[in-house]
Amino acid sequence: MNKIGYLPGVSASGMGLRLSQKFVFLLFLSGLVTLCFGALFFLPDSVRLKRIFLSKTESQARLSAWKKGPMALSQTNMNGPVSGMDLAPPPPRALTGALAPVEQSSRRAAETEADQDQINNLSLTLLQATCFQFLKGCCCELGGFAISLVTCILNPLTISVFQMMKFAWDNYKSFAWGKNELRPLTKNGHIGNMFGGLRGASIVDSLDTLYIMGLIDEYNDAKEWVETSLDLNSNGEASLFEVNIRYVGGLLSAYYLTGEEMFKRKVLELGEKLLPAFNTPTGIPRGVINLGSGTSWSWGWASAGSSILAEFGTLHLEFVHLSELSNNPIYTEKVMNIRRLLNKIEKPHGLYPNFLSPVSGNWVQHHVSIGGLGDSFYEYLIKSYLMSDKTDEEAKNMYYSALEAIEANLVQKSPGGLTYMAEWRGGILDHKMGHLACFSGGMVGIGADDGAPEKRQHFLDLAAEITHTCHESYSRSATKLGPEAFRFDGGAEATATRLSDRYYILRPEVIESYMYMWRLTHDPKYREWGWEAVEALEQHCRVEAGFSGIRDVYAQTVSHDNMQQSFFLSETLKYLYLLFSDDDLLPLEDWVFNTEAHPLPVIRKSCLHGEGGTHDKTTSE
Ligand code: DMJ
Repeated sequence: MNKIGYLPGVSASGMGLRLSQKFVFLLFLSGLVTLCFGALFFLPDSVRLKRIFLSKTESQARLSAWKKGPMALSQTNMNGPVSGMDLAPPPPRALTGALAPVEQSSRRAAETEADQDQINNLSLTLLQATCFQFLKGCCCELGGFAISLVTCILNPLTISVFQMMKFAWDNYKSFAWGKNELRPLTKNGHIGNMFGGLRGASIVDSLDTLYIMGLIDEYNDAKEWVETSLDLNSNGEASLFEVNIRYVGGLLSAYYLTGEEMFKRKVLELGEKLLPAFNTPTGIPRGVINLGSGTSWSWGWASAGSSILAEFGTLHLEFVHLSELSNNPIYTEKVMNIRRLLNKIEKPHGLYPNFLSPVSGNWVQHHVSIGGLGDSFYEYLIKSYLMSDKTDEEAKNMYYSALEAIEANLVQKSPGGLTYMAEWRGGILDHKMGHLACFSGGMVGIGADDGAPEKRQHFLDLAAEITHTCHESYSRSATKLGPEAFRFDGGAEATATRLSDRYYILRPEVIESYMYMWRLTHDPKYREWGWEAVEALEQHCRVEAGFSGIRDVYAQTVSHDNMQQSFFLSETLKYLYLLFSDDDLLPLEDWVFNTEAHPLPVIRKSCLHGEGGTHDKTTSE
C-alpha cells in the first residue's frame, strides 16, 4: 500500500478524497469565490477593496499587468506576514526604501495617480493569476488545485515566484527540452560535462518545485520525460557529487512528494551505478565516475589525486534514503565509512581541510573553507542529525565540534561591524567570503536549537549576523545582487575587489538563508530582503527567453552570461516560494532539504530498520 499520503506539508494532488467529496468541495469553493466577488458590488464606493477590484481602468490595467508579469507585483506590502487582508493598497516603495516607515510611504503612495495605477495592476494581476490557477486547478486534480488557490489568495508574493518559475520552465521547454540547461540569449540548450551522459538536469531538478507550486501540467511533462527519456545507461565523465545532489536528490524528492513508483525505480537504478566510485583503498570515493563502465578517477585540478571534502561529504542524506528505499544497507555503509574516517582523523585546530587522499586517507592541503570545496559537508552533518529524527549523535557531535573550531578560527568581525567567515590557508586567514558560504546563515540557524542550552541564542544571533552580512553584499552592489566572492580587506567591506569575483550566476545561498531565518524568527526583514532579490532578478536577470546570470553585479548596464542554471529552478525559486509561503508548506520538523533544495522526509525513529517499527512509513509496500 502506498503510504506517501502520510507525508506532511505536501499538496499531493487529490490525496485521500473520493470523487464525490471532491465534487462537493469544488462546489463549495466556487460558491465561496463567487460570493466574495459578488459581495464587492455591495460595498460602498469608498471601500478600497472595491476600488481595487472594480476599477474603471480594469481591462486596460489587467492587460498590462498580465504582460508585465511579476514586476507588476513589486509594490506589495511587506510589513509583516502576508495575509488576505494585506491586499489593501500597499506602499509603493516600501521595499526599496527597505526600512522606511511603511505608514508614511503608504500615505505618500496614495497621493499620485500613477501609484494608484500600479496598485490596481498589482491587484488585478493577483486576481488574474488567481483565476489562472483556479481554472488550471479545475482541469487538474482537486487537492493540488485547492492548495494552489488558497496559497494564491492568502499570499500574492508567491504568485510572482510562481510566474518566474513558469517563465523559466516554459522557455527551457521551448528551447532546450531534454538538454541540461537553457541558454536564454541564444535560445538553445547546454549539455556541459558535469553529468556524464546524463541529460535533462533542469527537468529532474525542477520536478519537486513544479509540484510544490501546483504547476501540474508542467510537472506531468517533466514526469513523462523522466519515464520515457531519462537514459541512465550513459558513458561519460560524471561528477559523483553533482549527479548525487541533482539527480538522486531530485528523483528521491519527486518520489516522496508524489508516490510515483517510477521515480523510485529510476533512483535505485541510478544509485547502484554510483557505487563503483567507492572502490578505493579507504572507501573515500573519487570525484569523477563513468556511469557506464564504473571506472572512477580524481579531478585533474584537485591536488595530488585528492578527493574534495564538499563532494565526498555531501552524500549522506541521499544515500541513507537509498538504503531505506532499497532495503539494502550498502548505501548507508558507504557513507558511514566516510563519516568514521573523518571523525577519527586528526584535524588541524579541529578544522576539516578541503582535500583528502582517497588512497592514504590523509589530508593533502590545509585549506579550510565554509564556501566552495567545504560548504555542504558541514551542512550534511547537522542535516543528517535532523533527518535521523535527532538520533544520529555522531553527526550531531561532529557538527557542533566543527562549528566550535570554525568560530574559534574563521569567524571574524569587520571594522564596519559585519560578521563573516574567512578562509584559512595553513593558519593564515584570507579575509574573503564566497557567495557559496552564505548558506551558513541558514545552517547555523537550523542547528541553533539543538546546541548546548547556553549557546542557543548565540547560534541564532550568529546565523542572523551572517545572513545580514550576505544581504549587505547584495545591497552594496548596483544591481542589488551579490558577487561570487566578497572581501573584508584593503578597505573593502562585503564587496568584491577583483574583477573575476563580480559575477552572479543565479545562485541560491543568500535567499536560502533568508528562508531559514524567516522560518526561525518570523522577522519581516527576511521577506523584505527576499523581495528585493525578486525585484533584482526580474530587473537584471530576466531576458526574453528565460533568466540569465550576469557578469558584473556592480555594472549599471548588465552583461548576461547566457546560462539559466538548473539550481535556479530547484533552489533559488523554491526557496523564494517557501520564503513567501506559510510554514506548513514542507515544515522543517518533517523535511530536510538536500544541498540542491530537494526535500527529503525525516526518518522517524519508529520507522528505522530493526527498531520494531514498520519497515518504512514513506515507501510503498
Ligand atoms: C548548488 O548546486 C548546490 O547548492 C551546491 O551545494 C553548491 N552550489 C550550487 C548552487 O550555488
